[in-house]
Amino acid sequence: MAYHALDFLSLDAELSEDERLVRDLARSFVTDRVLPVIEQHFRAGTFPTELIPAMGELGFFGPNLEGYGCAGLGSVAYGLIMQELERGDSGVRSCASVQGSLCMYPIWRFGTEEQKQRFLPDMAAGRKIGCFGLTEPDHGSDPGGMETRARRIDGGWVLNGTKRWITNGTIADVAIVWAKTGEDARSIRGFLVEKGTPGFSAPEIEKKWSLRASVTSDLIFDDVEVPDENVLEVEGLRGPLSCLNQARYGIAWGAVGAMQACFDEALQYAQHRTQFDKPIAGFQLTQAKLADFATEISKAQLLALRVGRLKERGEAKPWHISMAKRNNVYWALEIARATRQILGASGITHEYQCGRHMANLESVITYEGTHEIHTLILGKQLTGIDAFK
Ligand code: TGC
Ligand code: FAD
Repeated sequence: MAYHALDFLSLDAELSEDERLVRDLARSFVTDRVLPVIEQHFRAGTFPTELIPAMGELGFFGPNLEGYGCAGLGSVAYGLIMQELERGDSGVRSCASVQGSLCMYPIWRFGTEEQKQRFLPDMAAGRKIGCFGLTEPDHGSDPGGMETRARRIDGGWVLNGTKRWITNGTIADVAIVWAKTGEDARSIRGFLVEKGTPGFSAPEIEKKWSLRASVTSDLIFDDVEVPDENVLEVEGLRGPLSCLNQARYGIAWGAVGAMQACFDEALQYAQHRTQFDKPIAGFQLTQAKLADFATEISKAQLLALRVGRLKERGEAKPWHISMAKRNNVYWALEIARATRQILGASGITHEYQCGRHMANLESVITYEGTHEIHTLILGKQLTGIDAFK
């Protein structure tokens, strides 16, 4: 059945013609290229790598960056692309988030001119894939405690340590790796580790039941030599956290796409499924769920759009982004679960999307800062008191 995106508050009118064109391009790509193959990939536990060249050609990698083969779009247009990709699958949006916001962005922002020329045009076109290694087996929410170390040698650095849960890891041509050059978090630096560097391996993590259409890996560094020309010009946690601001913002929009996919499925199912001689959409309890969905989707759209416009003016703060990521992913997960409820037993099969979105969103609510971490970022901003420790 044709997809119908909910626009209860006529927010389309708040978008420019160019933004609508970009959104519609991404929407068609998802309908024509992602949806026909995604269920099969999800079941097989494989990422649809065959989509990467098309995503590059359409400008979905680093679309909000200027120059070096990037489209130079605004933050809202970027968000709308993430929204549509996640309507397809969180794994497809993840690939684009990691490539654009977590890998191309730090090279664009903290890289030398030579690094930008060497990596960005190929990454924008999808000829090179990147991954972002911050999390470690013993340090997730607390990246400042990382144990991966970089030791100085003549002309470069030697990396030792392990990163875990790294999206795109096994398929990446370049890994942006964050490591301490001393004991303190202020000594953290970013290193560009290229595939094939001796001592570097990236085995895939198997047996996931969430984000199955996405590659998730360990990154292992055993005396890996990285030359000075592959080091980013930034020090401290500020480096990786400023990349996370970009990606978390995109996830706030992506969650709207997952909600839209579930709402559309729930509404169509409820209108066609008959029990007690009438469509289940005609029961008050079903209507209450749909009314909640429409309200939460509209609020999530408003939040994403407002933060996007603030970002375009250079006024979005990390806590604005935390509010949008935290709220929108939370409600996307609630809506996916309630859609499954509306679909009854049918909701547990792969014939419908809600189960896949529900499983995926369990990762999305954990990565890029867990729901609890974003709660504490908001709490700190509101009270001035740091409750992390
Ligand atoms: P704290 O002492 O607060 O700050 C240390 C330094 O960082 C600066 N800073 C930021 N800079 C830019 N943007 C932000 N959002 C920033 N937040 C903090 C801060 O100003 C300070 O700078 P300086 O110059 O004074 O040293 O740091 P903390 O150690 O107390 O930790 C704060 C906390 C807990 C909020 C942070 O570490 C955090 O966000 N933890 C969550 C970790 C996380 O999100 N990991 C994500 C890994 S990547 C991923 O999940 C990819 S998923 C795949 C996909 O996207 O699809
Ligand atoms: P922990 O930090 O151990 O947290 C466990 C629980 O404790 C959580 O509920 C958390 O909210 C809670 N908690 C922790 N600290 C506090 C506190 N102070 N107060 C209250 N509660 C607290 N990382 C990367 O670097 N790059 C990637 O590309 C990447 N991709 C990912 C892909 C997938 C599919 C997944 C699942 C994760 C990915 N991650 C990636 C890792 C992700 O960022 C971490 O899982 C996340 O930051 C949480 O860390 P953790 O899993 O170690 O949980």
